[in-house]
Amino acid sequence: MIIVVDMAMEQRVKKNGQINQTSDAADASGLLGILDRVFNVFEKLGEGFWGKQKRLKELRERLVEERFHLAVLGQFKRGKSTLLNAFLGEPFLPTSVVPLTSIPTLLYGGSKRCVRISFQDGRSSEFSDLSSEQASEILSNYATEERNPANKLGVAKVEVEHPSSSLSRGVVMIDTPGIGSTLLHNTEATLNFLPHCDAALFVVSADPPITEVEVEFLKAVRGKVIRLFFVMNKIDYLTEAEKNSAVGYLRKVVREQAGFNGQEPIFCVSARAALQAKLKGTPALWQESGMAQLQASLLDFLAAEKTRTLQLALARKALDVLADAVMRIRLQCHSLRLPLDDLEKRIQIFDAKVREVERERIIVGDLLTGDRKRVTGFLEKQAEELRQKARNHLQEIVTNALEITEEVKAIERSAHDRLAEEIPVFFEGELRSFSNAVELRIQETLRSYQDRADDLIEIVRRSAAELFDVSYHAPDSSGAFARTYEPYWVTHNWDAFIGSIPEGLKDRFLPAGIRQRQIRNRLSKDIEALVVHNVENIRWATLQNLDQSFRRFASELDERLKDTMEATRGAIESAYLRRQQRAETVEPEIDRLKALEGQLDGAERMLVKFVASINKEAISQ
Ligand SMILES: Nc1nc2c(ncn2[C@@H]2O[C@H](COP(=O)(O)OP(=O)(O)OP(=O)(O)O)[C@@H](O)[C@H]2O)c(=O)[nH]1
Ligand SMILES: [Mg+2]
Repeated sequence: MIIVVDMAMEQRVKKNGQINQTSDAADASGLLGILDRVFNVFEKLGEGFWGKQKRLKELRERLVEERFHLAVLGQFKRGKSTLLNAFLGEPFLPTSVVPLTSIPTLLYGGSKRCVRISFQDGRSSEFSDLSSEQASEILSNYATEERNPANKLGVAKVEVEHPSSSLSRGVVMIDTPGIGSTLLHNTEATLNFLPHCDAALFVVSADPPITEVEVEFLKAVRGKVIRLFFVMNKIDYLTEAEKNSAVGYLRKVVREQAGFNGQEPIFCVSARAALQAKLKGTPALWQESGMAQLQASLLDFLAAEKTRTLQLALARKALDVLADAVMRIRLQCHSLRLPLDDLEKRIQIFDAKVREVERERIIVGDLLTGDRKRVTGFLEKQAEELRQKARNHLQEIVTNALEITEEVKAIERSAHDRLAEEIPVFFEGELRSFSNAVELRIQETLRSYQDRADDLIEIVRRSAAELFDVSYHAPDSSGAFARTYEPYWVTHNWDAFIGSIPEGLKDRFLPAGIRQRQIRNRLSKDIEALVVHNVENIRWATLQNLDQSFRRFASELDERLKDTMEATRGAIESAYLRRQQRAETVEPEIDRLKALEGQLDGAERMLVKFVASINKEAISQ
């Protein structure tokens, strides 16, 4: 089953409306301040700048929305939930001596304690303004193995808002179910979640030493999470000497068996002591628990790396919006000064150019539709190849399983078991290469359109600049259409259900050859159904991505063209109308526009400085 769980996040952003308080990392570096300043100038400029204001608002929202996912991963019972509770400062997430957390739980910063449960069938329940105990109780009911065994309630995701300052840097901390217990669905839930993690704390415990299961898990995590922090928990069990040898052993294993370079810092903590420190308000104990050091490293990391790339991209986009706005003001001022008949003539020439661009836009739209069909065809071909690959692979598994034992019921059962084990592993691996291949094709296709789209916008701007003697300022940033492909946030419960094994009484009296054939036939039918169903899951999600990418591209192109028209044709038109209808207001209007242009110039200088400082910071690191 595939569930799109990103909606809840979108709603959160919408619900919060403007920038909320959790964005202080971005705030500190000043970008939000500059955007605010520009936003206010646009407000004063009035109706003609509403489009710009909207674009700026989107940039601001993205700055906040692009939250950083920091997951806590590890084998069951290593103390992941306890560690998060230490950060939160209260026993908020349920913990236990038996495998417990069963649903990934996302912790956001907020002013109150709220819990939102999203179900696999699309329903959701929200509980707001809770006490710590009430929130804990709700989490126990929905996100633990004890009260929601094998996720009988069909929970897809749990989101929590908490007022802890640890969550105040736009960071979303995530408690994940422990891997490697006998509860396979918990391992699967966490593996499904890995693609959504930006960085992770990998929690092992001092005792027992790192296990084979953890090493295998580490290998899986390595390729998916850009930054890993190793945390050795429960050091309260150890003496200093034991701790040192445990760290040495862990370092050796992660280097020799999991492919790390062995230089990664390992943070030794006692989550239990840290939680006590927070509850009692004893900073010395917090320091002693090792958490102070871990927290400081996390903060450094978040401050340095998290927002930098995003801020750079957004600052560049904001510079484009500014350049457009300044151009609009200049066009408007110039049009206000031109003799009327001259202005009318120039408007006619410009309109002819605009019509040409509009015709071209329609052609680009048609070509895009054609290419979208071609990429869809590629996707279908990939899906057919995957079906074939899956059939062959699963048939091979069955053949091998049938060779192991001769006993009629046992062989069929063991083949079923092998299939059930193999299906999540196989499809999880294939999902990535399938979706990467399609993503690559989409990107290649859209890249050529990006240039055409830039050209169209450039034609309109340049014509306006030339016709109305305004200095032309080409946009600084390329890639205005970047970020067209945003993979669906999907969780997969791979279908590994196989029809029940027939009683076998009849089979027992059949000759061995026929008996084998019958078993094979039954298994082949099962395999076909499983292949069709699971490939369909992948195909459907990828098709949604594809459709969305093309749709987003087309609508961004329209939007950018509309913006450009507004900045050019709109500016000239509004000047023309004023000249005709309110000639006496022309001079004061020019003064007003010039003053606001000066403010935008100031903001532009700040943005350029901001971009330079980020670039410098990146080079010096
Ligand atoms: N001694 C000691 N015990 C700890 C520490 N941290 C956690 N524990 C205990 O370890 C047990 C498991 O803790 P949890 O936080 O539930 O572990 P988990 O990794 O979230 O477990 P799952 O959700 O099942 O994966 C609990 O009994 C905790 O009290 C620690 O630093 N020291
Ligand atoms: Mg837990």
